[in-house]
Amino acid sequence: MTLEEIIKPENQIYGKTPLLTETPMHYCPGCSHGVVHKLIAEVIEEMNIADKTVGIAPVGCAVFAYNYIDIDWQEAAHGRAPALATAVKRLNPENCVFTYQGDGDLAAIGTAETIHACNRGENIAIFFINNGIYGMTGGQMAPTTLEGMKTATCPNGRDVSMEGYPLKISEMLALLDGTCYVTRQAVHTAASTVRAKKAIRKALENSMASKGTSIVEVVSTCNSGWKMTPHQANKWMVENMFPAYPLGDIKDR
Ligand SMILES: Cc1ncc(C[n+]2csc(CCOP(=O)(O)OP(=O)(O)O)c2C)c(N)n1
Ligand code: SF4
Repeated sequence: MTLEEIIKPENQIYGKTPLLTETPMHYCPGCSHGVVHKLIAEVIEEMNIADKTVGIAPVGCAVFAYNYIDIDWQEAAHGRAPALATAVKRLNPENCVFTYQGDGDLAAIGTAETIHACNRGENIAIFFINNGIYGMTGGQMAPTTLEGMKTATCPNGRDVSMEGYPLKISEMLALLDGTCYVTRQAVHTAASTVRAKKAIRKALENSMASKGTSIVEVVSTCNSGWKMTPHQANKWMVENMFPAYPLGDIKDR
């Protein structure tokens, strides 16, 4: 059998969803952002809601999210994605609306926006990429930086007596009556990626059904900011991030 005979559409067991554009992603090799983008695109495609889904792109490494998934997007100022998503969903209640935010965007600069949107129970999905660091701007300490973790602005490790404790924002948001679904996932193995995809789907379905605010936190790597290879970063995440940010559903009502 020739190579040409083998490489035929009917023999393919995996293909790129057409909703992912041909634009080459700018993310560092090994970064979780690209994997989560792929999952979101696949879910929108499978739900057949591309023409009624609006994404809100963040400030941070994912600032160019709108270049990679072929749906309507709005770009928000730093931390303001939940406020913009509120407006988009209220004006177009039939739409599926989601924000895509890093921990610097969501849990630092946008803390108040996040809490109030969740407390109001806005019918949006929030995808929260928690890599414990400000990736784009050089790897500074974020609220989610672990105790003792070294970053550009705490080279000796986070000292909780000075900077406080890592912020478990998903647990906090689960306490609010407006949230209907809060879950913490990861995309470092095939099995975890399948679970993360299911969570993304549930969050988008909740937005369509106007059930309240859904949060899907994805505990992620930033191998460049952490100064590790992709393999080392995944291992470090399992050993250090997961004990502080345990995976699984926190709230589902
Ligand atoms: C109001 C405002 N403050 C600060 C910045 C600078 N800034 C741009 S991206 C970024 C870090 C974003 O980090 P995070 O949200 O964790 O995303 P990551 O890059 O890790 O994916 C910062 C501080 C900005 N653009 N606007
Ligand atoms: S700096 Fe970190 S978060 Fe940004 S693209 Fe690179 S690995 Fe991803």
